[in-house]
Amino acid sequence: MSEKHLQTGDALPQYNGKLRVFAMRFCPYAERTVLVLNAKNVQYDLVFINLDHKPEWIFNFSPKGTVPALEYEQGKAIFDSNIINVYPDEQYPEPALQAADPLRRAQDKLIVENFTAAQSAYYTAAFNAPALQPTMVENYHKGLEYLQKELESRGTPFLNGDSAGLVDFTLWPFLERFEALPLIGKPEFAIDRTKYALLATYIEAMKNVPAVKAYYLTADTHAKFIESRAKGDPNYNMLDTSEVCCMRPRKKKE
Ligand SMILES: N[C@@H](CCC(=O)N[C@@H](CS)C(=O)NCC(=O)O)C(=O)O
Repeated sequence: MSEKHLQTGDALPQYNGKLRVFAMRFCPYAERTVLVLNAKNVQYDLVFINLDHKPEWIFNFSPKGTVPALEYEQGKAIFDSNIINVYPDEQYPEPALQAADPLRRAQDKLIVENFTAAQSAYYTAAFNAPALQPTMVENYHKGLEYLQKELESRGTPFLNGDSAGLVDFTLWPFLERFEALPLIGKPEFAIDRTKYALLATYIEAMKNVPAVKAYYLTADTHAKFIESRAKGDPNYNMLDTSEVCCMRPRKKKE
């Protein structure tokens, strides 16, 4: 694992035969992939990238230079979290992170799709506050209300059921970051514990899922990173080594 974010001119670390994830420690999309691999209990390496001064070799793995990318064989990679994350779930059968029922899998994808407006509102509030419109705040709360209704109608602790699955790991990185918004002077984005009681219970349950716990960062930490990025100087390497990562996988890649 690269504890620091590698940048232009830095060498690509040696490949050691495991799956390898190219990530940025504060990227919600990369977090999705890390959570899925943690939940699948497969071994992987993490290479963190400075997205403002990208190492030249990232483009060999991800044509647009975005993270996450997953190197599944030396020099061969797939990219985009939604595409990447289905692969380990299908490659390593246990535990299954997607519903067996095709209709439920489609409904799970709809939840992710219907949540994107709330995610966009988060990005604007965090990184482009002058462009924030009241409709975005409305969309954010509509997204939260929608999630709460889904949890209510499903009647299970997680959207996936009794344990967290792909749908939960896809949404979670944003919920984790939403809690930072009131800390950076955006009280209108607070998740009111009375109005969103069921959602708040879900959020606490997610924080205790081992795959999440191993990579979780507090709202305070996210707020510090957001503030540094919003000022135009993202502090990629702000974490202590002990906080950087990660779940130690318990079994070898088959
Ligand atoms: N749709 C992509 C989005 C990935 C993405 O936007 N990642 C950001 C970091 S959070 C990135 O790599 N930005 C660098 C850039 O766009 O050059 C996914 O789901 O993986």
